[in-house]
Amino acid sequence: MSKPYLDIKKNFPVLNRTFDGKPLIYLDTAATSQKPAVVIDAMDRFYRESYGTVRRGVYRLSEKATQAYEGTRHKVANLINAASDREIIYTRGCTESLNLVAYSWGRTFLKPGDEIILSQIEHHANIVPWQIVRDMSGAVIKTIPCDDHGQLLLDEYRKLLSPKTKVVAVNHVSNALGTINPVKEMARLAHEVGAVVVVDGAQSISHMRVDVQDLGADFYAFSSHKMFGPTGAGILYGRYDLLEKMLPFQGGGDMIRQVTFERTTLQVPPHRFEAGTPSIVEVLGLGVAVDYLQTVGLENIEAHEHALLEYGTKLLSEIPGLHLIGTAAKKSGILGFALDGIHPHDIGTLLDMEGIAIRAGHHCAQPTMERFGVPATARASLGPYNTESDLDALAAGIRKIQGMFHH
Ligand code: C6P
Repeated sequence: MSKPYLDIKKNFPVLNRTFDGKPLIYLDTAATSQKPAVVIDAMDRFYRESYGTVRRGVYRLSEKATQAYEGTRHKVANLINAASDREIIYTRGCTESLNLVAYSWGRTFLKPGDEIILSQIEHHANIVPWQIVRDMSGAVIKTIPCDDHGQLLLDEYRKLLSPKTKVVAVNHVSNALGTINPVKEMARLAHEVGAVVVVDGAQSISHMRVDVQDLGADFYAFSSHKMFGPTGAGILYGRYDLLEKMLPFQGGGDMIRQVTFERTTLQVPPHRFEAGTPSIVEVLGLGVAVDYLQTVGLENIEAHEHALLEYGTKLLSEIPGLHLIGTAAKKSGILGFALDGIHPHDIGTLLDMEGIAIRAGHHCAQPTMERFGVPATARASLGPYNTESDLDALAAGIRKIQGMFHH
């Protein structure tokens, strides 16, 4: 295996702290990534030196803030190869981005009997908004099943597609299983029947190079906080010709051209979908995070995490009584597992005593848990700052817990 890949732990202040004298071993990047000092410092500096409202003020402070704010839009468009900055909508996070598509696109286009196709391994954020618009519109939801490795069954998907299919909404990477879904092929098939493709990119955006045009994604949603940026900001990419036809999501300041009590005329996208004072400093921080990602390099991150995934998969597979949940051939750095006779929450709590942070629970993917016949799993998830020794510590911690239970 190629070594030593990336050496960037030092860029992340919190990763240098300890708990009870033990170094923090952070294996919960799928929940939220840690922040590099460049992002923290830029936000701090901005508050101290340059903070002001955006797109409203005529004074210099506001003009500078507006430039930085719009600068992030350009950086994000570049990151995902959007055709134009106007296709980048700021939201408060991936969940809001998915709600925006479901409400705005769904309310504009869905009719009774139309079909919405989701996969069986979606996060709740890409299920519940569709159920809400289904109930508003009289549309129907169908789901693509997966095999025992957590891979979507493409033959079943093909059978579901028909001229009734209006939207296919699928994650690029499953947060519970790590499966990388064949989004490009799925989008091609969806477009053949005239459906729109919504991709939940929460778990892919900071782990691989994403090109929305090459993928054929009509919409692509993600959160800043999972890509080294702050919480409170997110992105919805949308094809401009679709955005132009869509009803607004929320009403308020900035999304209008003119308001009277009789009638309101709307702004063009992306502003039509950005009501109210936005997360100014968070968007600025996201821009710095995008710069950081580009500097480290998505290709390097992908290679680093892939090598770690292989290393970790081998280590965990060697532990008797441990069952990996999510064993797709194409996987991102997510290691979901169960241990015989030990509840995932106990695993999480006991690993914490070793300074190891993992997530235990249903990961907001209850239908996925149901598919695998478990109420919850333990999940270690990787970031580019993780190292082989983090995984050695995880494996040692798991063996120690087993010793406590099976003594
Ligand atoms: N997954 C996890 O621990 P928000 O919460 O809006 O930033 O992202 C929602 C979301 C949407 N889709 C996928 C595939 C996700 O993984 C998430 C967030 C976290 O797995 C919290 S449940």
